[in-house]
Amino acid sequence: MFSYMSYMLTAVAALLVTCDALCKCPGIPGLFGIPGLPTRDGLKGQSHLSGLPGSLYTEVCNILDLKRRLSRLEGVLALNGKIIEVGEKILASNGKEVDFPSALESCEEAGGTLATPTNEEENKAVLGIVKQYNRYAYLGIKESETSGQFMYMNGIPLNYTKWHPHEPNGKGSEKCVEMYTDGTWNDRRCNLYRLTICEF
Ligand code: MAN
Ligand code: CA
Repeated sequence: MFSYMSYMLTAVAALLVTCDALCKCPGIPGLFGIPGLPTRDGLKGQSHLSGLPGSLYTEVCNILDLKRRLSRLEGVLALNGKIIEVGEKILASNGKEVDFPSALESCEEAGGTLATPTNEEENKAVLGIVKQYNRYAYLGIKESETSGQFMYMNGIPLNYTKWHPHEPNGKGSEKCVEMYTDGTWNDRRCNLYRLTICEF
């Protein structure tokens, strides 16, 4: 089973690499449909792609096309300031200020979770949105049963923190975390109205 899986993965990976260079897909620049470039039919018999099942060929073109269309959409959304991309994460706000459970719920309903900075770069990206709205935001961090210990929503202990000097100081009475407009963190009660920033 394992060797079959790895064979298939290798085959598909090889196909994708080959296809990136040679596959001529309709509507993709540098691929099918560009005047002067060979068509897929023109490649038949001369490239090592010949003999590939047409359906597989079509599927690879479909995947390349989807990737291109998704990155165009991301480009438009980023250009219009609707999203910020940081590493593999996408950050976005609906501009609403609600309590912690409501903020978390609206992020999860949208298929994401509350913004959870795990390094300096991500913290700066979240700060960008906090500054844009000039509002404190709840982060996707909660205090554990052991007061003073904070964790991610999945219960894993924090591997990056940006506490404001003398924070956290709630000693179990402030179970949520807000980001200030300078990017530092404060433990705070969960029932305040704070900006919703989600990550996807
Ligand atoms: C001050 C600080 C914070 C604390 C809030 C609660 O700003 O002591 O640590 O969370 O008060 O109102
Ligand atoms: Ca505090």
